[in-house]
This record gives sequence, C-alpha cells and structure tokens, in this order.
Amino acid sequence: MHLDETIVAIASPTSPAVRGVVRLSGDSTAAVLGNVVNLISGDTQVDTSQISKPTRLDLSIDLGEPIGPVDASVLLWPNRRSYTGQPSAEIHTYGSLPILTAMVDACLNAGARAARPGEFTMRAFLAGRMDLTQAEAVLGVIEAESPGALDSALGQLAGNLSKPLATIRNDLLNLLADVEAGLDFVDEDIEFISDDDLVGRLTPMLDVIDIAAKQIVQRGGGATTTTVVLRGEPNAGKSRLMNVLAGNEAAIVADVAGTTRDVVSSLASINGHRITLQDTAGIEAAVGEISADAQTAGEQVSQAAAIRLWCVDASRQDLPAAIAWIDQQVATMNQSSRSRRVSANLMVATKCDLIQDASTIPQISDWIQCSAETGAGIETLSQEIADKITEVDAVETGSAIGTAARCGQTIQQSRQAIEAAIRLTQNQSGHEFVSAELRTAAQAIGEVTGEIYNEDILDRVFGRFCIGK
Ligand SMILES: Nc1nc2c(ncn2[C@@H]2O[C@H](COP(=O)(O)OP(=O)(O)OP(=O)(O)O)[C@@H](O)[C@H]2O)c(=O)[nH]1
Ligand SMILES: [Mg+2]
Repeated sequence: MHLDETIVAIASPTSPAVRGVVRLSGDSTAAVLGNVVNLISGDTQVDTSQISKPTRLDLSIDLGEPIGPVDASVLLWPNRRSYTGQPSAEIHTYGSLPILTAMVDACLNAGARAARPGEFTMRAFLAGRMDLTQAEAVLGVIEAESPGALDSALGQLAGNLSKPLATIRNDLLNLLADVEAGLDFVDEDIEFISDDDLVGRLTPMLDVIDIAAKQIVQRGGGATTTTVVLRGEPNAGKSRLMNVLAGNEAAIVADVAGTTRDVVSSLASINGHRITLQDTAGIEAAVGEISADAQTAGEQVSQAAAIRLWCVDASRQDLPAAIAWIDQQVATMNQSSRSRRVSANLMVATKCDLIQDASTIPQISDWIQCSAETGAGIETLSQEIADKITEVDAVETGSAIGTAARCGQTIQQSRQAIEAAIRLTQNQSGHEFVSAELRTAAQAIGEVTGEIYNEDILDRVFGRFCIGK
C-alpha cells in the first residue's frame, strides 16, 4: 500500500457522456496538477503550490495532438480534507474516452501512477473517512441496478448501519473496562458493575446487531446471484431438473425433444446461496432460424455462466455415445469461453429412476446421479452446486465470500460472544470469562466498523471495486 504515491484514474463511466471526471489523490497532487494545467494554451500560469484551500479553476488544458486544448474545471483539495483524506483533485471535462485517456496520460507524464481498483476508496478508508460498511456501500452504489438497491446503498453510505454498531462497540469497551477493573479488586469484594447491570446493558445490543445483520444480508443478497446454466441434448431432462431445483414450474416440460427454445431464468436459493438458474434449448444441429437463434442464445448464456450443469439422460440405450458427445461439448465450451470469468462444470446423470443402479455404470459412476421424478440425488446436486459457488467465488474475488457475507459473519461472531457473555454472567461463571467474550465481541464489531482491519480484509474488499473508485 504505497499511500504516498499519487494515483490517477478516470472516475466517471467510460461510455460517452456530457461530462467526465479524472481523479487524482496523493501528496504530490498539486504538483502533478500544476504540470498538467500549465499545458494551458495561453500564457496564464497557475501556481498550484500556492493554493491552500479547496479551489476550483476553470481553464483550458492543452492535451497536444491530435486533441489540442480542451475546457476543464479543476477542483483541487490541497490538504487532507478530501474524500481520500489526502490532497486530491478532480478534473472535469468532456465525457469522451479519448479526451479522458489523454488527460490521464498527461497526469501520468506529470508523475502520477495509474490507480488500482478501489484504491481511492481504500485511501478514504485508511484515512478514517469511512468504515468497511461504508466501503461496501460505495461498492453497492457502483453496482446498484435498481432504484431500490441504490437507495439502500446510499442509506448505508450515510452510516445508518455503522453508527449503531460503533455505539455498541463503545458500550462493550466501557463494560469491558468495568468488568476488568472489578477483576483487579476481586479480593476486596468491590464491584464496578453488578451482574444485573451487565446483563441489562448487553441484552439490547443483540437487537441492534440483528437489525444490522439483516441489512447486511439484504445488501449482500440483493447484489449477487451466481448463474447456473443447464446444458445437454434435447429431452435430457434439463427443464424438469430446473423446476425441481427452483421449486417452481417456470420451464415447460414435455416428452417431445426440442421443447425449450428461449432461455428460461428462475431465481432460486441453494443451501443459502442465491442463484439464477438458466434453462436452455437442447444442444443440436440447428434446423431453421428459430432453432438457430435458440442454439446461439444457449451457447451465450452457457459461456457467461459461472456454473454449468451438463445433463445426460442415464436411461439412454446409447449411453456411451451420449457421454462421449457431451464430453466434446464440455471441451468445446471450455475452449470457446471467451469471458474471463472462472466457471465450473458439473456432470449430471438425469432420470436415474429409470435405470437399476447408476453407480454401477463406469462412465457415470462419479457423476452426480439424480432423478427429478423421485427427488433422489437432488440434495447432493444442490450441495455440489453450493461447493462450486464457493470455489468460483474464491477464484474470482480472492476470497471465499463477498464483503457483505464477510461482514455478516463477523457480526454473527460478535452476537455469539455477547450471548455467551450474558450466559456466563447469569451462571456466575466468573468475570474473567465474561471479559474474554466482551473482548471478542468488540473485536468483531471493530472489524466491521473499520476500527480494526488488516491487509487481508482490505485486499478482499477493495479488490472488487472498479478502477477510479
Ligand atoms: N422418469 C423420469 N422422467 C424424466 C425425468 N426428468 C425429465 N423426465 C422426462 O423427460 C422428458 C423431457 O424432459 P424435459 O425436462 O422437458 O427435457 P429437456 O432437456 O428440457 O428437453 P428440451 O427442452 O427439449 O431440450 C419429459 O417427459 C420429462 O417428464 C426424471 O428424472 N425421471
Ligand atoms: Mg427443456
């Protein structure tokens, strides 16, 4: 974390817009900016090193050939009272990518370095400008797709989650001080806080934690679903399997091959993970336009999916041929997957109720064997999907769980510790043990509210941001 380096990035969306913003942060912001603004196509020179309070400059910056001079408003926060808690600046100009890129280049030439994803927000966090729940909220604002999601992210940013938690942590530390002071005087029988008081002050904290935990779950739950696609030959039983997994009848199931045409999506929850199931047309040589469109659509969602369920009807007469064929499909998909996402393949033998014992068929003995008819193997399939989600998440974000989930877990730890403290107090088990639990609870809340952090947490959180944020 080279906090002294001055970083630069485009901070606005890179799609064409009326205005675009380039952001700078770091100790030499004013110097970098000085070099850039003095590319002015006139003779006014601005001495940015003399600027001592937040200042706006409207000027023209010469970006050289082929762009030439462009109008810009430069906002400079020369001291630490900025978003990042460092000297920082924003250059507002036209929202065109070539202009913004040239502006960033000018800053790079003037001594800044390109910012990494989330680096601005991370600096704000390290400067104590925000806590982890707020950083999570910034991410929420960036990712918010619906007005509702945006509202809740903005609410979180305003601190509606972190303030009550910070208050609890404070109370816990006060209680801890009382309890520990009592320990020092245990022989003299001096009591700094009575057991009743202790329980009375700890119990309401559980409610506050529950509210915070609920908000975090809503936030995390709203933001991420993992896409799970069903692939296979026509009539393999994909649609029926999807309906069983989703617990609804979203997809039409029929005896005729080629029933599914459009991609049918269904939201489901599998072992606590929110997923979007996508049923696709059976893979076949396309005959006619509709069929060709169905094939293309199936392939596209398959490429984009995080997890693919490859379904083969285990009751088929020519099972070995069908397996050889699906292996080819998997290999082709793996190669053609253009997206940089990590994805996982699960091999699924369907309709196992129609055969004697799938585990004795060598080719599919290590596949997931299931039946949508009897429900056999569906639990195993769900577990395998859940495991893959965790794996895919781990590779994608460098952490097994998202920030929201992580915050949620940490908060639960604090809840458990507070509960334990209450129990121990009620059972008169000794204030040494109570104080250990209070410490654990305060520590866990501190991790969420940003009083306590480590590099691992920071990497996980800020690595998920986009550059410029
Ligand atoms: N016995 C039995 N029949 C099944 C099972 N799963 C699906 N089927 C039947 O197999 C037929 C095809 O099922 P679908 O789910 O429509 O197959 P599909 O893979 O979606 O087919 P397309 O949409 O045409 O690609 C239907 O008659 C289903 O009732 C199962 O587990 N056991
Ligand atoms: Mg179907």
